Amino acid sequence: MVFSRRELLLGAATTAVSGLSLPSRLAFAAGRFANTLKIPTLIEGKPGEGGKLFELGVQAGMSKFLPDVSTPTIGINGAYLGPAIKCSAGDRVSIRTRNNLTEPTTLHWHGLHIPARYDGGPHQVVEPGAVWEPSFEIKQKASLCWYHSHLMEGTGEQVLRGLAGLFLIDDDESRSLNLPSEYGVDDIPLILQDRRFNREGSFEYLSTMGDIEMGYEGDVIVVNGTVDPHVMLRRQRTRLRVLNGSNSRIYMLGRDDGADLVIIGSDGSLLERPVRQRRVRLGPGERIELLIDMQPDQTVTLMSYPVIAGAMGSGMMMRGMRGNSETFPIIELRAGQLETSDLSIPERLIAVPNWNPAKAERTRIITLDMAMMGMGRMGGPEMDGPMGINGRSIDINRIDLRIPLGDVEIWEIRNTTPLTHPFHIHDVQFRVLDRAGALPQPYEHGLKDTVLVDPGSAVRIITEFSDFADPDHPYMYHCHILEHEDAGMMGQFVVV
Ligand SMILES: [Cu+2]
Repeated sequence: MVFSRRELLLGAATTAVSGLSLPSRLAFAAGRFANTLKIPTLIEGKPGEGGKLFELGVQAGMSKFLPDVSTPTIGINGAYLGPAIKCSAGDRVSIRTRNNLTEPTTLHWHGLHIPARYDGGPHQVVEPGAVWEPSFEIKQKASLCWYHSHLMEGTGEQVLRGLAGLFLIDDDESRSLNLPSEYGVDDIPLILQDRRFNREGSFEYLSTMGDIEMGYEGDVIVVNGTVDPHVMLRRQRTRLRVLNGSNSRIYMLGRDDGADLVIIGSDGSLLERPVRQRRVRLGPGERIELLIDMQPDQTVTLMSYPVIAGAMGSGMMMRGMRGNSETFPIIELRAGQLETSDLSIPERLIAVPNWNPAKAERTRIITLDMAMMGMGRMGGPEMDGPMGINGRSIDINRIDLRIPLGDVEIWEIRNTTPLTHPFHIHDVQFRVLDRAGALPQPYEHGLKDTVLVDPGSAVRIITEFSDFADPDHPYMYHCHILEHEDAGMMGQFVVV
């Protein structure tokens, strides 16, 4: 049985909790790790008139995930996902983006601090056959950012089919640290995704009532487009740059041997100092950078573990509460003979920009709302759609916030729903001040653009809206569960 998005949205408002789909069972977590991890092609641009020119073509294709069947997909310069764009702070870049699909699309540069008219959100639609060429300077810290479709009401489906890629930013500060940085050798990206498949091989999407309410979760884990992957590590030390590129799944990463993860980076920067922790929670849109040291012939499996839920209820609610309740392997890291690496870790990595809360111009209250699960919106007026922010679903013709250029602001993001939401703000990188009044996790102390907000809880972030004022072109802020974003949990701001 397949529901249309409209049927799902209509049904959603009246569906009781008991009608939701059960947590997905991971059908293909086979754990044999039979396939070699694919590494996205790295592109560094060609010298052009005003800087580096990158050429991207969005195209349709067929991909092989499962034995015996093929899957219709879309990608950038390939059938599924896109190349990793590499540049340095201070670079001027132009990205010539041609849409070779028969449907409109957009490419949003997630995490980039650039003018709103080049942001690639729902206002920068690239029609079939058209070319869009945003051009901007890289004005931010070394980090793993990414790009993906941001089509109005079509983001979830286009990202699911493959419209996403990595955007790697380097700077002098990060280069001076001697971190592993040979792409594909000791600096390896991992794009974590999950998918469900129909029998004939196509992706299954929006086929249960829960797909929109809870967010879409697949039963097959796919890393860089590879099912059941392993990667051969060649050096003693490897840097893993992990993007949660899933539509809605929250991972709780850990090593199967119980050793600590060494975390050196968050969404928009390296951390001030390395953090050692057994588990790291990573929501959709979030990134972390890890260091993994291996012994010759060692094997380590990067796993996802159950997210420990709060006091509330059943296993089904646990998935909704704070992430999934499953244990499953993501990728096997294999070592043979190993070349030597510099195994020291600087105690101090970088200085992370920060803002003084006492100097903030204002605190804005941002409330995430769902009028569903038979509960209605809690503690507020009736909403104009199934999901929204501050009681309103996205209206592409309405500006929700006008922010003075140069404002330092605190945003208090409140979650009145029974689910955890990853909240993302375009244009800026922020610091997380606190979560439910307590300090955020140590690995959240870098710059971030996406943060998990738990049910019945609030997260406060602080940031500065600098450099780019434009009253006519808005930036978006939204839940990065793509089904929630498509269902209206999104707003727009202009910097003036
Ligand atoms: Cu959400």
